[in-house]
Formats: sequence, C-alpha cells, structure tokens
Amino acid sequence: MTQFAHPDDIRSRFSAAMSAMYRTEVPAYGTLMQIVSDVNDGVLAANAQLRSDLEQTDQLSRISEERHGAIRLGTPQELATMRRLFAVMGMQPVGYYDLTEASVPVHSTAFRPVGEDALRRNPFRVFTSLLRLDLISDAALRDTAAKVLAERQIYTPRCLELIDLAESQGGLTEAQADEFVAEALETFRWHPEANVSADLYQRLHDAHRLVADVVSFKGPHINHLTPRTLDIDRVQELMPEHGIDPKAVIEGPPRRAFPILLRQTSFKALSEAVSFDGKDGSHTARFGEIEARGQALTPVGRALYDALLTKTREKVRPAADGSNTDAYMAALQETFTAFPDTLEGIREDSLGYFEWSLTDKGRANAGQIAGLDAEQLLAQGYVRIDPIVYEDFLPVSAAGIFQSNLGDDDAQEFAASPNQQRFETDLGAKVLNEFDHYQQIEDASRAACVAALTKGAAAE
Ligand code: OOG
Ligand code: NI
Repeated sequence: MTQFAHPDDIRSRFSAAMSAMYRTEVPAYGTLMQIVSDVNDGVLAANAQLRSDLEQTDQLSRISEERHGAIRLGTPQELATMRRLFAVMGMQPVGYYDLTEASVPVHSTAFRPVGEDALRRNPFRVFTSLLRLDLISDAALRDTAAKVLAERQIYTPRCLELIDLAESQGGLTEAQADEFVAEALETFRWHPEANVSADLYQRLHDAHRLVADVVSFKGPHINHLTPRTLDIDRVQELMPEHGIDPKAVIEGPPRRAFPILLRQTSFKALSEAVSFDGKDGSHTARFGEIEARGQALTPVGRALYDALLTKTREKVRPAADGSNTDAYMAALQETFTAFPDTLEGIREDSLGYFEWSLTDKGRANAGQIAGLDAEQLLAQGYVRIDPIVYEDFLPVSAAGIFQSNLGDDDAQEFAASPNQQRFETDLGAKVLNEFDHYQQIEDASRAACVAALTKGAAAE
C-alpha cells in the first residue's frame, strides 16, 4: 500500500515555505517576526502561570507557529480551484464574511484546519477573498477587468496535475507533496510585472484600489502573513522604534484579563516598484500583521461583542491618521466594561465556549464515579474547563485591516449585499458554520469527560 504524506505535514511545509518566501520578499515582515518573538519570550519568562497553562492545554508549541495569511482572487474558477488546492493540505472553508458592509467589494472565507489535532499540528489558515466585479458601476471597466482576469492562469500546470492526482489517489506521496508545495507556492508569489498597462491600472485604481490589486497582476500575491503575539499592545508600541509604521488602532476587543475573540493590527503596506508594459510605476499591497487570540464566543456572546463595538464606534470613529487613537482605545475599554471579564461571568451568561478535560484527580478516578453529572464533576474538581480559542476572523476587523492597507482616504461606498449562496456556488462547497463547530467541540469534550469518569461507562 502506498504511504501518503499527512495533509497536516504538507500544510506545515507549505506555511514554512510561505514564511521564508515572504521574509525574503518583504524584509519588514522579518523585523516584525523578530519583535514578536522577543516580546513572546519576555511574556513567558515573566509569567510562569501563563507558561504552565499553555503547556497543560498543549498550546505552548503553537505559540511561535501560529500564522495566517490572506489572498484576493478574481474569478469563481480561481476560487473553486483554490478550495481543491487547500484541501490537499487539510484546509477547509470555514465562515462567510461579507466585506461590502465596510465598503470593500469582496466576500470571503477562511481556509483552515478543523479539529484540535490538526490545529495543534499546524494552525495555518488563509483568509481568502473573491472580488465582486458586479459591484463596480462602470460597465465598460467591469468588462475589461473580467477579460483580463479570464485570460490569466494563476496555477502552474504541474500544480493542477498534482491536485488532480491527490484527489484520484486519495493523497500525495512524500516526493509528490514536496513538489506540490513548491508548485503551489508559485501562485502566491509577487510579480513585479503587471498584467495591464499603466493607464488601465489607473482606471481600475480609481474604481477601487482593491480592484487594481486583484486585476492588475499575474496572480494573487500573498498580501500579509501574521504571527501570534502574547502582548499585542507591546508589539504595537515597539513597531515605530524599529522603523515600522503601524496602523492607527488595534482592531477587535480591548485588552482584558480574559481575552476574547481576536485582536489584530498591522504595519502599513509598503509601496513597491511595478512595471506596467515596461513603464515604471508602483503599487501598495503587502504588509505584515500580528494577532492575539482569545476565547471563541457563542452567538449570545458575539451579539454582545458586536453591540459594544458598534456603541464604541458611535462614540469615537477611529481616524486613519491616528489623531484620535487614545480616545478610541479609551472608549473601547470603557464600553466593554459591560462584557464580563471573569471565566465564571462568561460562563454564567453563556457568552463563550469551553473545552472540558480531566484533572489529575479525574484521571486517578477514571471509571469509578457514580451519580454525578458534568457540573458536579466540575465542582468537585474531577474535570476542568478552559476557554476554546477562537480560530476564525471578524468582518469589522478585517475591514479595518483592508482599509488601512488600501489607503484610507478614498473609501468608495457600497451597499451591503451579502450573498453567501453565490459565494458557495462559486466555491463549489458549503462553508462550515463556525458556531456549530465550536459547540460540537464543547459538547464532545464534556461527554468524553463524563464517559471517562463514570462507573460502568465504556472508557474512551
Ligand atoms: C484580508 C484582510 C483580512 C484579517 O486578519 O482580518 C485579514 C486582506 O487584506 O486581504 O487578513
Ligand atoms: Ni490578516
């Protein structure tokens, strides 16, 4: 029987290759990685409790590996093939994000590993957007853009063969996997020669910077990578000292004792030389980002988060030039005092998801307990609960990241027009609902604990 490379391993090789390529292409990203790793080391050295918590829940090894990236695609065909490409690496589409709400003419999903084991092996995910040309009002420009996109091929012929092969064989051999990673990487590479004339670039750019970014190039260059930081406020503060220009505000919830969802910030995209039919020009697209993840929220928790964020932004709308950053961060902190900041409080109001696991006492008493339900087992110390980490994205935050890297001044307005059905048709699959997924993890972990402890129940 043929031995296939594990999809998690292929993903690890791929994310390592992407990281190496991006550091070479965007040196400031390497600097950011260095700041992040220094800050993470400092936090872990100063906080033994955090270190041991992370170790206990098997997350310590994930700290330095945690990354995501983002790409923007031009056509349904590109998206459908991207789904097949990521499937080879065990990445599935999770969540639907409508960015029109925030005046960005795309809708998106995140391709990511699903399940604790796969996430632990390597959590790399790719936020993937599809351009919505239908929202561009100039019909002639729309047609021209569609023609340019229809003529490009963003995958190498060998990459397409290997995707077919993975599907027909049910996997790739080690040698094929290495070849696949090298071929797939080509799709995400930066191309300094544009696909369009300087004049067309300008017209696309005038319609929306994002349209120019997607249509003008030979492929969907990876536009950022994102390591995980244990102290995002500190990294934000340190960036200017290292000659890196951060966006004005950290997106997401404020700093809290019990972090929720996702906080993220980025350095502003760099202007890069581009040749348009031999004519010199430039384009601004690529940047670096950092993220700090907290607990995944239930629909109730998410509704509270959304309401508090809206309330904050009604008070202070963060300005791109940083002129009201302090006022915004203060308003955010103040508004979010309405969101409980203890594990008990979060649990009492059913705001967040928890994973259940046996304690040492629980392991010592496996299969010996009778007549106690899950809550009683918890109260008596046989099991513990830990927040489930949020592995997805936030549309308002994503919009903030998009905007600060597309130029903040010329945001064109679009009417909100979510169209998940259309997206899924183009994708050729349904996206996984993130809330259902977290609920399943919580339910399964609780049931497994009860089964492991209960007398007469089949041990795992
Ligand atoms: C994607 C922005 C979204 C995030 O972290 O929310 C994103 C893009 O700019 O293409 O990566
Ligand atoms: Ni990002």
